[in-house]
Amino acid sequence: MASSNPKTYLIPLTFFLIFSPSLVISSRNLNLKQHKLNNEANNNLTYIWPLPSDYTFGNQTLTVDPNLSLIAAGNGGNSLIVSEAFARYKSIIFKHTSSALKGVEYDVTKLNINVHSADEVLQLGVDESYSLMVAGNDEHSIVGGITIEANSVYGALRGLETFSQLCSFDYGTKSVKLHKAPWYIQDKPRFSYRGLLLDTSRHYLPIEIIKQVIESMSYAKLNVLHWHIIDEESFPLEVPSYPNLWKGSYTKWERYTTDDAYEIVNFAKMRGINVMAEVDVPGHAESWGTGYPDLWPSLSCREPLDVSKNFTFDLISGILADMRKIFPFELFHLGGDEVHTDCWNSTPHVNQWLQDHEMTGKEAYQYFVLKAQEIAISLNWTPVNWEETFNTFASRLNPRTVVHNWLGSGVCPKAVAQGFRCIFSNQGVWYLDHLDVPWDTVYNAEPLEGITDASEQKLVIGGEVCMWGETADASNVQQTIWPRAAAAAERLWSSKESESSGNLTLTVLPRLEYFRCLLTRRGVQAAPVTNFYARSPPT
Ligand code: CP6
Repeated sequence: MASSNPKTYLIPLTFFLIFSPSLVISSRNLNLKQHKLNNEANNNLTYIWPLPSDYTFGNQTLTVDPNLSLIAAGNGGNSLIVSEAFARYKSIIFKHTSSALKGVEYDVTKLNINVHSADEVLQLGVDESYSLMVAGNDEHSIVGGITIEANSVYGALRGLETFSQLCSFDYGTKSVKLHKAPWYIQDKPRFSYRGLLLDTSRHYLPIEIIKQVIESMSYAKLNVLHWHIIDEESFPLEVPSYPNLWKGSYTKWERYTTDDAYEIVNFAKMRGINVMAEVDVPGHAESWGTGYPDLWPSLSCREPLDVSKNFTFDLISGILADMRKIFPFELFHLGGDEVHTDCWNSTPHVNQWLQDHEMTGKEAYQYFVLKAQEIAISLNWTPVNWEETFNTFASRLNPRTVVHNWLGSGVCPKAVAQGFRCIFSNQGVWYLDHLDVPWDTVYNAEPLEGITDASEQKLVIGGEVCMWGETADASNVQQTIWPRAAAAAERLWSSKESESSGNLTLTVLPRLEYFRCLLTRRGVQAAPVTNFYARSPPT
């Protein structure tokens, strides 16, 4: 253990005082290696999820003051994003200890947060790195308290989450302890896109539930909410320029006003989470016609949307222009999956249009997707499309398109070989509505599978777990998402090497069990990690 060697404290602390990575990095890495060996030998697990890229720890226990104060510094130090997050985490950490105990001397009374940049723009690739240093309380430790250092406010949020995971309530002394100090953590995400899809068309999800999902995503350091707002079953979103569209909602209570949507985007931003909205065209769009029946080719052919009418594209332009004001994220999802063009051919006026334009159904599908892409691009969005678009007409897709995998695992290697960016969501492993997929299958999924070239690997921007709504509503959505989404979250945040070798039951399962307990303590209805009846434990 670190405590047997006083030098192990001094190296991270030197770093902490000098802040010069190049000066000390090599000795620190040697030190880290020794620590890891020691930790393994002692089977001394670190209960942080997802696992940070680099960390060392000792064996001291500190007591944390419930009146912990924030000492913010740097250009971004006085950001509301940081101070509000600090307040949130304080209420999580000190849930059971709201006031100071008499006669207790606290080791930790201050949390220093140093944010270098005041830039609060939240986009793909925003700097989420941070370092977190917790000084020890013995004679070898220079009084340093706890410091989170980050380039951006979003890195500071990730650091706060990790800090909160180091703290635990001790029922014996009724105080909050921080074990295994001193800590030195340096952390950054492996992928910039770490998503979760929520589907509010198959079942309406109240705003409060969406906020709870967003809040819980921040605990696992997920950073994109893919909001599959609309589908064939219902159209719950208000679109000011086409006010009949949300007549396609289930009831007038199961709707999102534009203010609701703003509120969700802002709530997510305060937690470092982008919202990527989806308007899935031309399939999966039957509900649009409730308000505007002209969008249906005919009463017996209600999707795909009528490709032959200008009105269809005027309406898409209107929806996207209205949504552009709400969704600042540079990515916008245009769907394009599961388009069955047969009924275009069997609807007389659409069939006539196809003949006049010398198009097959497949060509009209391409025409539709590309027109939708042009509208999104003209609004300064980068289009994301489900993989069928790439599989059907890759060479015609706008080269900026991000290809979203779901059918098996084969498309990302092909897409990146052609220079497209890709998001991994293989339905066999990352579709959460597949209840029979166990946590370790989710964990072992690899977004870079089949891609060896480093420049091609960089084009995989990340991955996303999908919570399709056919089987989930407010009553069970959180326990369907968690804990398995956390397994994907660690795959997307932590380096592939960190835990992939060895026995998952020994190295990963206890940490995931701990994270699941953390979720339940924080009020998230996460399901148990393992189902002992269904199968034998993983090896
Ligand atoms: N809805 C939309 C869905 C699915 C897709 N798109 C889906 C397909 C197969 C499974 C689960 C979900 N429900 N719009 C596919 C991207 Cl198994």
